[in-house]
Amino acid sequence: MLRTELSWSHRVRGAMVLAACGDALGAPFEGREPADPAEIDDWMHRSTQLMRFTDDTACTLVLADHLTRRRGIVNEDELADELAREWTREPGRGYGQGAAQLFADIARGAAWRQAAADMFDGHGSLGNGAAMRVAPVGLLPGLALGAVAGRARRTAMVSHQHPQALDGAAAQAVATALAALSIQDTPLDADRMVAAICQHVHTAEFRAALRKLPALVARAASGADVAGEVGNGVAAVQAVPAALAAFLRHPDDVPAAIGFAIGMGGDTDTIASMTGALCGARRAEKDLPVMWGLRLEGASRVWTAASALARLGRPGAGAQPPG
Ligand code: AR6
Ligand code: MG
Repeated sequence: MLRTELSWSHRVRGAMVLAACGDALGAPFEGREPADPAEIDDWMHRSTQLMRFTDDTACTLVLADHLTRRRGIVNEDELADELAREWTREPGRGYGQGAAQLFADIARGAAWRQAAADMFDGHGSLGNGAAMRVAPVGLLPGLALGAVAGRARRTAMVSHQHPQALDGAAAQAVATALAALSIQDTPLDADRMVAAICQHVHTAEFRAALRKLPALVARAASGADVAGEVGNGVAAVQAVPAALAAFLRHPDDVPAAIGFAIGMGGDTDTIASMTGALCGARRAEKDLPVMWGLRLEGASRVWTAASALARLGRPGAGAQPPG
């Protein structure tokens, strides 16, 4: 029991901290053409500069604290207020335009359900903003995958009501849970993992994007290849499969997976953050490069939030760790 407890909390902390590192490492390359690999390598492995996190980590911390305080239960009204308050506190973290407007409206008293439904001419946002913050849901103890997906959708609804964005949150949360349950150094079966995630997405577009991944992994596709096949943009239907591809290409090599994610170009901070969550859930905190831990802005805040979330899984704390 003790071994399980230790490895579970190490995985929770690994996922949270590496998600923040992926965000901060990817941020300088966001929106640019795929950068020179040497430039990415220098920034990842030789720089001593501060790694500043963006809205991905800010929102992930909000969700982690929400779940910790409420022992894993989602309260949409409170979550919407907490996200809006975080945006009000630090609006300059690089939020998407729609998200920034939504949180401003909620902060002024608008009802989240209607405000989120009205976005983008009533289609709702299809951005990756709900998926980018969802890792803590995949790190809740003792949930079946269907419950992980359902809870992820509830956290997404407060800001991202487009069916593809809801699928993105469900897929990324289920992928995080599967990574946390996977056995390290035992080859990860990409086909099985993708098939399991597909069971929890509802749109044909999302399923089609996910189904491209096993073949890409089997032929050791390059970042450019993956970006060409599934895209690398802010849409959840692109960024979530791209992040999963980076993880599946290098499931036991954290720097390689995050470097792969950044090398795809496009929405590099969010793709690398989601890849980081998956890598950390599988490899745990021991695989965090020491320098990243030292360079990460707000590192102690991330560790503290992650440790509190991990304690939900402590035997006797009301829930059992899975696996
Ligand atoms: N129709 C057309 N374009 C859309 C739609 C839609 N239904 N939904 C979203 N977009 P947003 P996010 C486009 O603003 O998902 C930050 O850099 C539109 O251009 O809801 O929280 C984060 O770090 C919109 O501005 O924000 C993430 O990397 C954009 O998608 C990323 O932005 C993002 O949707 C996602 O943030
Ligand atoms: Mg960002």
